[in-house]
Amino acid sequence: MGRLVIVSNRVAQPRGSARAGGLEVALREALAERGGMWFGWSGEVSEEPEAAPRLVRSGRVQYATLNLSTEEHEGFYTGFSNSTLWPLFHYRIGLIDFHRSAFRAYRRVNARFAAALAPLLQPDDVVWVHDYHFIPLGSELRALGLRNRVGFFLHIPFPAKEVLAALPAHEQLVEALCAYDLIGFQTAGDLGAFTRFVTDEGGGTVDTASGTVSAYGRVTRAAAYPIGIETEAFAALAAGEAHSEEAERLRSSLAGRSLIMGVDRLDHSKGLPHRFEAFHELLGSYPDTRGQVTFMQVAPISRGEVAQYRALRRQLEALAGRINGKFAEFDWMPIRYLNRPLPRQTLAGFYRLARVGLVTPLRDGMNLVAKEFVAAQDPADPGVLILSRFAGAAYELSQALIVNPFDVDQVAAALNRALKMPLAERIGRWEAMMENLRTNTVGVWCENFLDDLAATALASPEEAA
Ligand code: ADQ
Repeated sequence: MGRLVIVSNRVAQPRGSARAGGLEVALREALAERGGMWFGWSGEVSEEPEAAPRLVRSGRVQYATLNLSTEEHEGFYTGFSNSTLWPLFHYRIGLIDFHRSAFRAYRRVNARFAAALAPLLQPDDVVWVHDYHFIPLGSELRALGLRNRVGFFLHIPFPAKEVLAALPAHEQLVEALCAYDLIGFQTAGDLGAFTRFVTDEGGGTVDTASGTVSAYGRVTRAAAYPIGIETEAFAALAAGEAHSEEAERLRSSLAGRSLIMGVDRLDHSKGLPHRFEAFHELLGSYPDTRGQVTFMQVAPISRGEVAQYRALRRQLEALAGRINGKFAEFDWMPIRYLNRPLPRQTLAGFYRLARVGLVTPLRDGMNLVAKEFVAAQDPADPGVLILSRFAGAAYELSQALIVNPFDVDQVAAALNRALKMPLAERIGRWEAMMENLRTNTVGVWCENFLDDLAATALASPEEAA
């Protein structure tokens, strides 16, 4: 078996960090097992682009990182990746900002990263590229004559063809995807959107049973690999944190009130304004909940350099202020809104304490917070998950209270129901979800993808050329 080479925008720290999530841990384990390399952006910006990657070795794993130049950071990262692809793939056509110059920067960075990676590869290395920043990287590697197995996993949704078509460069992206040997999506819905594009717009053919896709002069495979979490480890973490100093402080501050918890990056895909409105509606339409519940939303600022994110932040500050101003009592504040990140283990303890996990993105590839919330619950007294039908996680966690996040009244009714749900029903729903999470862990996800990638045929020399 050859080495594993992971390519992702951000590269994990060689020694890991206390904040490392399940995905990072799983990929690091896969790398440690087979030996290999993690390649990507260093997270740093320098005046000039660097020619060769910085190499750091730790055990059997090499970390190879490149800086972005100021211009690349603006065009590739802030521009095309986060201001065009991210909103578009999350069905927010009204938020996209498309500039040909940013698309050119995106392609240039992908070509430069491929050129820097190619000399580091051995012939039997298996390359696994992650996410929307690097869609064209595989085709750039092929253009350099590389014949290695190269797979791609998209962590965010793949949009319906009518939405994707709004992007001037959309066909180039789909064609670039077809250069991979295996294309992985989060859900059957994303896979279906991709194959429909290929057949209806790209003139290709798809064999649904085997996942074989023939298009743009290449034969490839596409399938759904729903990502999981380290279920048992997270459950143990939450159980251990249930009486931590922070959890006790939170418990005593609640003074017997039920806790509703939301945890997200501050992002317009997460449906935060609608969520605040739904909580407002709960207090307005179900007066017996007033004074009895506290809604805590943790939303650390992300991508502060993008204008749309700054506007969202102002909107949420105004909403939280308005709702608190309207309903607060001298001894009760309805919303606690935190823009600071909290350590993973603190969150785990808080999830266990919460009566309701409120996960209502307008679109989400998967949403691991939903899975972590379920894993963190006390089996004898579990909380209730309210989950958007537009999160990939809804495909598996059908025993959550599934809601349409745009329907504020429906979410308020679900909140009211969750707060009053009898113990037996809570246990029944939780056990069904937990069974799924125990089976489909992040380790299983990683193995399934890599096994399928290993089973694909190697590119022939003609194809590679
Ligand atoms: P994200 O959009 O970043 O990820 P998500 O899946 O919810 O979102 O979270 C990823 C990790 O970040 C989780 O382990 C979670 O605990 C942590 N996290 C999220 N918000 C946090 C907060 N406020 N404080 C601390 N930690 C927080 C992208 C896609 C998702 C997909 C993942 C994995 O957008 O749809 O589930 O990749 O494929």
